[in-house]
Amino acid sequence: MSNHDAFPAGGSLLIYPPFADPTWPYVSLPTLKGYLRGRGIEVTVRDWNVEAFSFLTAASTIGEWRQRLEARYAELNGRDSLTLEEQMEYRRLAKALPLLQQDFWALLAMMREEGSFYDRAAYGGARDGMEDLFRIMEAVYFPFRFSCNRADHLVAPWDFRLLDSYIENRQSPLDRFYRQQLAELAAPRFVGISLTFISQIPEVFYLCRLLREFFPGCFLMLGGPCVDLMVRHGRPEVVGRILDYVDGITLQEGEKTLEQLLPLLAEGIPDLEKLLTIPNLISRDTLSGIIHQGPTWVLDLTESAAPDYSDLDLSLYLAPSPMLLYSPTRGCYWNKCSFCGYGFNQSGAHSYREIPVQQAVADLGRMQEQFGTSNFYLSCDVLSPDYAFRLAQAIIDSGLEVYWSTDLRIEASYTPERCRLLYRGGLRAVAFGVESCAPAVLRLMHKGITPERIRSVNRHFHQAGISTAWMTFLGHPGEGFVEAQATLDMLGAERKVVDQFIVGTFGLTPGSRIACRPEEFGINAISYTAGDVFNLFPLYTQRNGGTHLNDLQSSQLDGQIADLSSRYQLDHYPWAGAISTHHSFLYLLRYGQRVFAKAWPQPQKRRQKAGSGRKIRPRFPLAALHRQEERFMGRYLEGALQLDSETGLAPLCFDHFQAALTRESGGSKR
Ligand code: B12
Ligand code: SF4
Repeated sequence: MSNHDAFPAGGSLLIYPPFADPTWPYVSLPTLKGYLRGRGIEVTVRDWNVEAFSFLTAASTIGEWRQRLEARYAELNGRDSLTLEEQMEYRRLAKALPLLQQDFWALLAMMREEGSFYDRAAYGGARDGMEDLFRIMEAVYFPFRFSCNRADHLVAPWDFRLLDSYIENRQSPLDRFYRQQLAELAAPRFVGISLTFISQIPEVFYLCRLLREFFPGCFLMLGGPCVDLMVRHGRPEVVGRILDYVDGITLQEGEKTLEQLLPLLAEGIPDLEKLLTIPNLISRDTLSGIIHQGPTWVLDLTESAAPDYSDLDLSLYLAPSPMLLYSPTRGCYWNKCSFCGYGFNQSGAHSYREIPVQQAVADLGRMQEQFGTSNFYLSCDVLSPDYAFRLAQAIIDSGLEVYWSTDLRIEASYTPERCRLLYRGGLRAVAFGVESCAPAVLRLMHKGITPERIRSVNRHFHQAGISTAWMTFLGHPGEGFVEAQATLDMLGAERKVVDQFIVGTFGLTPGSRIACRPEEFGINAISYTAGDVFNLFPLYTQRNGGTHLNDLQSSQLDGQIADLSSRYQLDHYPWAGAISTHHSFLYLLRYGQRVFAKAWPQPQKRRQKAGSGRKIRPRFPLAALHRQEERFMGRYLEGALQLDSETGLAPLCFDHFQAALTRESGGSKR
């Protein structure tokens, strides 16, 4: 279905941009639409993330890529020698060419069709095919990489220099898609884009530039958790640079911002006086260049409305049936964990709030009726146990038949009996932020839980028939080998009652307690790379080198993780086997809570030979090129991540990397 016709000239458009999970619609824009519609303000929501997948898998796109890949491969293959950068590209081209033989459109259809989706071998094949599509894109758009939650440069973080180069050289794989969409669009008065994940950064700025070109008079605005992080934690110049692309940025929640801004825009571009009064809005005075921020505002959830997904074609998502996100709470009632920078918690203004249970049940009922789905993901930081119990009871009392999944904090109140109540109220899968199973590390993290509590609460859920997932990670500052091993040992010991797990690696999150008070955690200094203007990837050093693991210890932990993993079917977002994904939920409902607790058979290989029958033998040895690239990257990163005492930054950025490539090739850049 196309909604082009439905969009009126002078209307307000909200866009969810690529690259993000295409298996279900994200909740932010439907939430805003539901709220605004309740106040008589019409906006149109478009999910260009999911629509982009149809474009990327279309025969015409693949055909165009095939031509480009073959031509470039033949060109490089005809050379006597290649620069390092060309070698890197060449290797990716050679790897991508054989992958082009697949019918990617058919793979999308397999994800949407019930028979093939629930057939593990067929599903695995379709999932691998989608990953192959990303490998092809990495060759066509070298040096950029893409997936359902990635859109980045080989090594450099996004800064404005890299963004400019990406935009000016028209390197987005979606350039043609955007231009088609914009050419068909009646001129909007307002376009708001949701920048939720880091993986959406390049396409957001790309789109903003195009929107400016197509609709110069339109008011452009960004909102969402990721842009909030960029503004709050980025370098001082960041806000001004973002405002070179857009007219406004919404920090935190956007309901009131749009409720007040959109009627003003209908009367023409509002003057500064008026803009200044709009809550959560950052804008710049066109005359003085001064940047202003409106008053802070937090939504009272009793005033919220059910998300309105009606603009979206739910059959486009890569799943055989729809599953919708709903956010019954905002904020976290605990809000103490050392590593957590979730959402807007650290701003202090974003306290824990709940939609009244009766209202939430009515919202779920309305969505079930309107969109024909019984599956929901309760998309929020956390639900309080009391809320979860009342919600489950109210669902039972209302006779609603819905199934849901969510994240819960481990709490003593989750007794066997109450877990059975949650099951009867439709809860089928839960993810716990277990993080560590070492008492000392849990204390350091301010988790407020013990290994014994984790063990018993998990069992209560599992025994009630609810699938349980443990989210753990290693490497929290202060954690040593023994503590890391305690986490893996407990995962191993509880294996029969843990249905999914992940062992991640600690990453310092901007806005977290550790980032704000590093000295409490034995951290000496936090720094950034020169290219990380948004300060999204903090680097840190620990006092006395921290608790460094030796090679033997590291390989012992790796071995333990590999052994545990081999007993499960694990995968990354957004596929079946990852925690809290739509696909995993459908498999859990269909095959039961242990479906991922054993490895699945490998999908059949469907690969064919290179090219469209016209195979050119690689002139350059691919394995040797790979080793050379790895050696270069290792050496490069070692230096590029070292702090430069003069600048206070590690030198890694796009220009620095390009210069290193040129030096490595003896100064020659073709
Ligand atoms: C639930 C959740 C998930 C769920 C569901 C996500 C999904 N379906 O895509 C699961 C568990 C699957 C998940 C996964 C991941 N998540 Co997550 N997740 C969240 C969480 C806890 C809540 C999101 C939510 O539902 N909020 C409720 C809605 C209503 O609020 P909202 O989206 O913020 O929208 C409001 C405002 O932002 C604003 N707004 C939003 N857009 C716009 C646009 C305009 C124009 C305006 C005016 C306003 C506006 O108004 C809205 C209404 O008030 C947030 C933390 C948080 N509290 O934000 C992290 C968060 C969004 N996730 C994050 C991350 C990193 C991930 C992962 C990449 C983790 C990983 N390493 O794999 C994956 C990737 C998923 C993917 N899509 O590719 C980051 C994103 C930032 C970043 N660093 O990229 C967050 C912010 C947490 C954090 N601080 O680290 N996640
Ligand atoms: S990790 Fe979870 S429980 Fe801890 S503060 Fe963050 S959202 Fe709250």
